[in-house]
Amino acid sequence: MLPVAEVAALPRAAVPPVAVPAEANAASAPRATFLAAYRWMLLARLLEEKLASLYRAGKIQGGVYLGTGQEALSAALGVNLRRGQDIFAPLIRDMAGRLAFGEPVIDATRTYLGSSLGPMRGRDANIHRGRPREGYLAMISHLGAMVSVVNGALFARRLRGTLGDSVGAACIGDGGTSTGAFHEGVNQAAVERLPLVVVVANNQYAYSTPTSRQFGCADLLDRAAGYGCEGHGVDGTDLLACLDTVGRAVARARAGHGPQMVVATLLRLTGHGAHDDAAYMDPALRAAPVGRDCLKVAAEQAIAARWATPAELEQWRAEAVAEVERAVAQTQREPLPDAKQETWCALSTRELGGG
Ligand SMILES: Cc1ncc(C[n+]2csc(CCOP(=O)(O)OP(=O)(O)O)c2C)c(N)n1
Ligand SMILES: [Mg+2]
Repeated sequence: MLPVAEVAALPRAAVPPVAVPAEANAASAPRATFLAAYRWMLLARLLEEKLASLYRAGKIQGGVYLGTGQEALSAALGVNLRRGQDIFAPLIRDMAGRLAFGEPVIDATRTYLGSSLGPMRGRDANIHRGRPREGYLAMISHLGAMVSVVNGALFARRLRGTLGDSVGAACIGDGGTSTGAFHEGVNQAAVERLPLVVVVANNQYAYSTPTSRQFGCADLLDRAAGYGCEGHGVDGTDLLACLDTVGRAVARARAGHGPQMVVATLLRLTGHGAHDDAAYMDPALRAAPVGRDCLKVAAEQAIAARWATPAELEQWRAEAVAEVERAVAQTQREPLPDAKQETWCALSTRELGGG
């Protein structure tokens, strides 16, 4: 087993060189923020393609879950949060948001490949990873459980007098919004006026269940008023729009306007996980505007605004591929966990000096 100090000092992978100031948002720095978000999206897409390929080669135990088509929304949230101050509860399609929030690539490869040097030390797989002491929560479930965890973290800070202008963000899917956990969590946030930002990715399916079989309201955004939240709808295939809308929602929560609900409309451009070929998906959705690939749309937006050249986009792709390959190669040389050497105490509490 690694000594505590060594676990805390595990090497972080390099992050793309576009620096995003902590306070950056679409209004204050549109070009820098847009390009940073684009590069996190690209890195997330390439990292997940690599993970899916390792899964098909039988190198990964458990599932691989992909955020293909959801990177714009996820990255827009990540760049609008402040690492070290805010609380972030990403879900299974939030690789881009995780990276933008500051998760090193190697945290993902170590968790997926079961390295004992990863943040979960090989105990928890795939998307069940985080660094709770840094406000980056390890997900319990995709189906609403994290909303009340974020509420609890915010409420604890309020009671301690350390809340300041921090916010907490919880991601959720369309299907997850129909669970009791989601209802209880958002209702509580509204009653307590917590600075919670709930980001709903309406990707048209909950596993194989289409939205027509999930809820009876015309638009999930209609629910915001029922809870007493401010609601913000956005085209989730459009990075510019996501940066603007998510940035506004985060700023409103930060400024004390209570919980905010963002509902993004997009399409899951993949199966539920790498094991699922999504044969049940309506092909008409893929051909419709909702089926646009946000990464391609963002590349076109960058070129149209003259914020980047095609050569720069190509260079960033090559750099991202190299970073992913480096992380995978390093992880594959690392030891798997040894059950007999484990202390089995909670990773986020005693051993790392927390709680
Ligand atoms: C209590 C429970 N039931 C079922 C599952 C399996 N499950 C995980 S995600 C998911 C669908 C979630 O759909 P949605 O909220 O729309 O999110 P998406 O997968 O589309 O991102 C299901 C059924 C689970 N994790 N927990
Ligand atoms: Mg869904």
